[in-house]
Amino acid sequence: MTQKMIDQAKAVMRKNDRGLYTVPTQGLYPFQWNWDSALSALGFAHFDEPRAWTEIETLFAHQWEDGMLPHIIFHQPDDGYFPGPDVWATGRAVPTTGITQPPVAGFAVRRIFDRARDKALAVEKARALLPQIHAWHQWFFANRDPQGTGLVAIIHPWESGRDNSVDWDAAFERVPTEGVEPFTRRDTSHANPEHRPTDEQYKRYIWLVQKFRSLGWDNSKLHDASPFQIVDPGFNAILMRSCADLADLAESLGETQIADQSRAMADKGIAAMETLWSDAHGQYLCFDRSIGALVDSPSIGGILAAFAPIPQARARAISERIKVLAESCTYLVPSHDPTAPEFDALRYWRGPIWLIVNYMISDGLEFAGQTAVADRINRDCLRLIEQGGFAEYYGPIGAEPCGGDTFTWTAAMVIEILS
Ligand code: 9WN
Repeated sequence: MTQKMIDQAKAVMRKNDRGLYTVPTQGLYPFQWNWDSALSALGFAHFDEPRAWTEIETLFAHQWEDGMLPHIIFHQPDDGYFPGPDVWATGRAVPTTGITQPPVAGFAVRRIFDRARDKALAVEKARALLPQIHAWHQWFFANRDPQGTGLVAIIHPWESGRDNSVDWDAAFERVPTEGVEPFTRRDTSHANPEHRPTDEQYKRYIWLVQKFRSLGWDNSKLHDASPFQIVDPGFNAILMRSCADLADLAESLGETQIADQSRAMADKGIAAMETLWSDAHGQYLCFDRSIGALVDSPSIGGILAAFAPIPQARARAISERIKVLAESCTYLVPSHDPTAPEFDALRYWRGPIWLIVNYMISDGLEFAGQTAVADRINRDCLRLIEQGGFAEYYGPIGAEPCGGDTFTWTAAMVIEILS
């Protein structure tokens, strides 16, 4: 059974392999996505190490001069996706979007390096990637934390990777829709519209893109100009984990300056994450920087925070919180609390389970010694695959496979769990 599932997962990854990068799935997402690639590289590393390194190298070949790593790289034209390069108009030779995504590459590179069978190759590749990843991390603090709080803001929901989370609902009320150029969505012809974001949300996504485009994609201006500035605990946890992992990696490669700077960013950020903790919810919450208030929304963002080296007591509390969530669903971990009124079992990031998020939560809890909950999460991932194949996401009550099928990072996570 195990070997069969691994073989099926490899076949999914090979199907979506475009040589130098992978697409998340054919049709729905025909380009290279940032955090998809970093997490998918973990899967490749188990059966083709050079290919794993290539995936991350290709990503960083398109890093902006200021350090930003874009969220999509449009390697080949494809009309099947909206918004395409003409809407973003970032003016790059190989077009990219002008926003970023969760910075999980630092973590992925360290893990691939630590497990590498070809050590010489790993040293060569990691040495080259180290300054690039570090520049991206520094870019975050320079451009997304202008007050030096230690935590960074996202300025578009697509940056979080949790596009239509309940977390953004209140802040989205402040994003207008006037002046949005007419457009035709493509996602709803590939996937069930009932399982995707709404048209209203799409208008606001596009309003923000037009706003940033009008500012010439100048990152020194975008944060302050954006009506949407959210400090997401999940996103920040990924950044802190990657900074901490990069510090360890840099140390082992003798790069002491990168090691010291990375450690300082991680330590400051983890201390600052305390400001996002909610005793009432038993988890972290988002902070809406535009209005200076925590967002009262019990989403998975505040649970994903367990991926960072947070204090033991917080990891324990998150573990307890997950046990409470387990009472209202069949599979862990739902992207929103099933007892909350906004919970929507099959609509994208408002309820469904995503294997990549499960993997990161489980990894953090394992490290914190919360092994029973970590194991339960991993078992649930495999049960979901058995029920629904390698889907984009799954219903937490009925295990319905949703979104795109034969999905690359879902397959990669299965290889990670089973290998
Ligand atoms: C927008 C590719 C991406 C993931 C995101 C997921 C979804 C895109 C979309 O697909 O977002 O970036 O068009 O819906 O929300 O996490 O990286 O798999």
